[in-house]
Amino acid sequence: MNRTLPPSLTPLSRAGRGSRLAALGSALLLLLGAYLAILAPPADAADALLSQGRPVTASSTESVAFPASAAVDGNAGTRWSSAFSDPQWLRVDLGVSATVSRVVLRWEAAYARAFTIETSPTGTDTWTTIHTTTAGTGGVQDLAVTGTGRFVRVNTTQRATQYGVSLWEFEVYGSTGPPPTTPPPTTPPPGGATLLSYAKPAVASTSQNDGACFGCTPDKAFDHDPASRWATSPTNGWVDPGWIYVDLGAPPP
Ligand SMILES: [Ca+2]
Repeated sequence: MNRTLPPSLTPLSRAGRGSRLAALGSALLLLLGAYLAILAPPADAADALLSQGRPVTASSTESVAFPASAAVDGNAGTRWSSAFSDPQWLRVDLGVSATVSRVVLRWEAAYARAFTIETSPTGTDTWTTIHTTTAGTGGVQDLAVTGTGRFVRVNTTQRATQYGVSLWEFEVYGSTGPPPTTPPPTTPPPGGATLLSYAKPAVASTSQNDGACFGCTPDKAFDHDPASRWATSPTNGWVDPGWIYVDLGAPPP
């Protein structure tokens, strides 16, 4: 920050004092912006695993040794296996409507060559296809998807082997909405010093608003609430430079 402050002047007229304070404020804001840009924590872009341990059903099972629940138990040594026919499906209930961003299929050797991933609000009516393939690879298939629903299923239409289809794990990742937020304090903190930036209007280069950091707008850096924060946007803000400023001259909130 190579900003030169105006030379020191004494004594100050009322007008001169005001302009000098404004200049000093500008310099401090630039420094503050740089400081906050450095301090702003990287937002956690990883979505949560929503399917583990959730209620799950399947079109069939090969035997009681391979139940549907084994596909969402988080155990890499247990698996669901279907009857030896097409088609088959396995459906997990996430409990609440979720934004689904990723599905991971951990196939046993008996995988599906053709399948779709689908979502539904109720699990019984219309299903929306969010991924489809007729060239499934087996192994671990890590799929980026975009969908919304409480129920997510894999619907297989063509087996790759003479056996059924079998999954060590079926993992659905996403977010279920904004986390609970604490209401901001309505009064400035007590004490001898005055927090000049409290609740003053703030502007930033970008801000984040998604499941990893909901409503992380610039005002969150000035609300005197350690539980809230500003973050730059993962879409177009994780680049240099990033900035934030606050207007100390605005009237009190
Ligand atoms: Ca398992």
